[in-house]
Amino acid sequence: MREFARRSHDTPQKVLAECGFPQTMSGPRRLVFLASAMLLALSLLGGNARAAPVSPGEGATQDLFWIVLIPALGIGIFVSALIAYAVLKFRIRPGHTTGPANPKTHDRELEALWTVIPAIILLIVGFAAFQTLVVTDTLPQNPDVIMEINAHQWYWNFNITYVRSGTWLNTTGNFTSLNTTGAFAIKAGLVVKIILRSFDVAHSFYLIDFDLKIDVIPGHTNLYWFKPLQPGDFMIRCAEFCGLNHYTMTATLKVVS
Ligand SMILES: [Cu+2]
Repeated sequence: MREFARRSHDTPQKVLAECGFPQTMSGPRRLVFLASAMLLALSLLGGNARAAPVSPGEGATQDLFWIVLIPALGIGIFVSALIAYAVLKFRIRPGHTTGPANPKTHDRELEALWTVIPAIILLIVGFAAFQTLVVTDTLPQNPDVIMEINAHQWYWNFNITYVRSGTWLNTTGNFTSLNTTGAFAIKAGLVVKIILRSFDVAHSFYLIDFDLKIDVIPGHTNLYWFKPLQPGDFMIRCAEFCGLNHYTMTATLKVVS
């Protein structure tokens, strides 16, 4: 008991140093260091998100990301500051033996407030998420292109049909990192409806830069869509471990202007 009582008066740095964990930074310095690391990470994220969207779905998904991230950061900083304040203000100091004589245990107004405010935030986030789904999950009525995406162990097969006359041509084929036959390209600005089928096990079609990832599963056809807005080469991966040569299920979507 005496040992504990003595210890509780020491600073954390002193106690840790005695236990063999010398502290190279003081508490405030560590805080500043952590805060700068977080700000650096955020600025890197921000730099990435400034680019123009490569598809409407990607734009809507990125918007939702920021709509959720920015208030979440604000709330995180506010709550951390409250905790830091409470820890510092109400910490045990030399001479403290008991808590306050009449500790406050209820506050109706405060409890109502911390129920209603999060409920409002959740409603706003739910509404924003629904608006995003309206963009990403509403299939086009009149697509310019219909692309059948057939997943096999272990290659992708693409069949492309041009629904409207006057749109652009190209070839189809089988795609793996080991042996690709054919190539395919889509003209920027065309609305592409995709039909995804698997002929064996569960795969996942992942068009990385478009934030588009959708399961390709046996016995069920999945429908989705995208509209490439910018020319470029875009990586396609299988994002579901589908067996030995899963890693070879790669392809590249060429978007031309
Ligand atoms: Cu696969």
